[in-house]
Amino acid sequence: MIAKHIFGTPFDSEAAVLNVAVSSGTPAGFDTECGEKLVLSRPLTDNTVIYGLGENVRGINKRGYSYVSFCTDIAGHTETTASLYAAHNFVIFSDTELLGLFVDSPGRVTFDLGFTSGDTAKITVDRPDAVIYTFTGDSLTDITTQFRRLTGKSYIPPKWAFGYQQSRWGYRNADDVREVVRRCREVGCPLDSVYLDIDYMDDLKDFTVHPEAFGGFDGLKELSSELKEQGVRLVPIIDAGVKEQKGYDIYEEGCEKGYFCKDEKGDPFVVAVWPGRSVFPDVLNPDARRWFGSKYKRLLDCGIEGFWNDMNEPSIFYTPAGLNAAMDEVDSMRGKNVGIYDYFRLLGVFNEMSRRPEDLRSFYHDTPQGRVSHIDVHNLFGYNMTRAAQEAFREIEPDKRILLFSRASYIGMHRYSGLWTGDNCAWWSHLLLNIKMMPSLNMCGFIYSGADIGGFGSDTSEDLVMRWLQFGIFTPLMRNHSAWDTREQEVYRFRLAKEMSGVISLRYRLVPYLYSEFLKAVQNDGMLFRPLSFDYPDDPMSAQVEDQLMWGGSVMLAPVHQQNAAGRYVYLPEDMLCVRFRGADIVETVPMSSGHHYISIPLAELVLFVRPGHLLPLGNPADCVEHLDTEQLEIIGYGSGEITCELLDDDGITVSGIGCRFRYPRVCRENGEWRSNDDRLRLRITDRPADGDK
Ligand code: MIG
Repeated sequence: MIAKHIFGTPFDSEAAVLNVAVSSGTPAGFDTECGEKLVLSRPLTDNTVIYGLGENVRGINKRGYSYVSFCTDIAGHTETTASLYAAHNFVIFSDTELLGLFVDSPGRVTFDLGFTSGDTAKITVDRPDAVIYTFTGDSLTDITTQFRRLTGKSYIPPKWAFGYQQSRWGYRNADDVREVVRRCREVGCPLDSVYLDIDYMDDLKDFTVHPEAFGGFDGLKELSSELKEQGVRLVPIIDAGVKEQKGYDIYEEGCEKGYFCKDEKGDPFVVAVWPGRSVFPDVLNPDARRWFGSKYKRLLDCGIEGFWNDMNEPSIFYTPAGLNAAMDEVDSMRGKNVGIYDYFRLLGVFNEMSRRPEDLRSFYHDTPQGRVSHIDVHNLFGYNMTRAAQEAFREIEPDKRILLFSRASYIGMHRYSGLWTGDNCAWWSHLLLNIKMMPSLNMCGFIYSGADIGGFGSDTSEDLVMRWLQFGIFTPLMRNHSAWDTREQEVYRFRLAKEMSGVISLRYRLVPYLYSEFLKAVQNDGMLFRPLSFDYPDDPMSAQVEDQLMWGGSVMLAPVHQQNAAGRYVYLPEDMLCVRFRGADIVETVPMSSGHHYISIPLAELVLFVRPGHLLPLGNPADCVEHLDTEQLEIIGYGSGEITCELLDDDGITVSGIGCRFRYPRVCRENGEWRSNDDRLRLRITDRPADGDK
């Protein structure tokens, strides 16, 4: 059951797609105070577990910290970081009863989940304007499914986007890109795309191509078709900030039409980001949105089929006003004896220049709901920049799927694109964070998602890349990405290049299953990654497990996320089949009984677990998704009698064809032998004693 309550006069975020009748009174399950702010509070018992909040730090159980939904450019975040790049205001309180909550309000919202006081959850909306949805139901899955029905079907990328993707802020010209492809192929590393970071642009201007480094649009077109013959696509970045420069057509057109965010006087609001002095397209204005989106066509026309939208929190390095204020502060101290407190103040002056609320308050959007100050709709910027692109794609090439994902997001954006989780670091704790974040993102509808594998900031290590790949093969977006000033981390940089390529080859073997389970998660408003407690609600131990995940219908994952660990403890909520891989090859399948186990997992190996009565189909390795043979499958299974599964597939590229191909592999034990309904299947089924025989 969904209940909807409206407070004040909220800005319509267009997060919800279902019409829910508005209830009177206040939301059941919360004490409500509505003054200058809207505050919802709720007692927590010792047993309350809190799920949700999508992209945030800390655990799957979000209890015990205070999270602030306010999209922030925050490289190198740690467990004290309250706001990451996204605002995903959905939580579930799980106790003897279940209660879901979606706070639809595009400004700042604080979720104090037993932080200030251990027995109270207190949710504060900065302005007293919000639509509050509450959900009741009889299982965690039931609640998330209702929430997802409310907010609409998730985005589905082209199938090639399930291949391995290589990126680095540092490929400076066409030859750098060619070298990535050549060296990957040399070491046997499958590859589906190479990313273009800001250096492909001319002078960091959106929708331009550097004339020398990439030979302008013509050069890009040639490079793109040359690489496509090798099964590799180019994915360029688009930044939120548009360079302020006379003669730059995008800037001039946007000024003329009034399509940039405006300051108090109605002039384009100027900020400093990568291109220098820049302005923001007013993506909350539908005309401006259409206009900005239409510019992607310049790159589509070069054969580009995928994009990533960056800096769209929107990130601001500084504004002229902020810089002046900082300079004045410095001047006021010049020549004086700078005491210790002044010294710290001086440090802060520059550090805080990029996060001045005054800046966010001083620019405006012209929306169909009137002129609004940015700070009140801050969390909608990335969402609508990305929507601009996808709406344009749907107009320009209605039946073609284009890869698109964004850094900043709000609930609702999941209908238009995926996301990546921003600037993490080459830290083991960030591998663990990646693991914990996936199910929370899935709850919020972001199924096509992933983190920068190997870590974006700081120097990575060989074992971290290896272990991160071993988890990354399960995330729909599987991209290795790093910053310009860090150790290079393409697999061919390492002594273990062959072994890493083997892990990536296993990813390709998993694509038939991954793609199918991904499509099902989207179609059923379900989750590809689930906490164990979603599948084993009656098992209290499952709710304690934070570093194992259910993956699709058949598999449980238990990734290694500690340096120098040659194995790990694994909890099995039921009997399962442990499948051990070295590279793309299965080295053993061992049935294991439910309970706690220590499992040895050397660096070059990985394990996953198949649930009883389920099948895991594996394809053959390929160098890119297009070359995958999805006909001949090896079928891993664990059970007795008969086991079947449903496999969805399609042409991988059209919208109308999504999920059109069905297959139903079935295995059956007859006269002491496993047989299948299809002779293209190679069987590797392990007997499970029927319950009575144990
Ligand atoms: O301030 O374009 O998160 O992936 O490589 C850095 C350069 C801007 C941030 C993105 C990162 C990208 C980088 N960008």
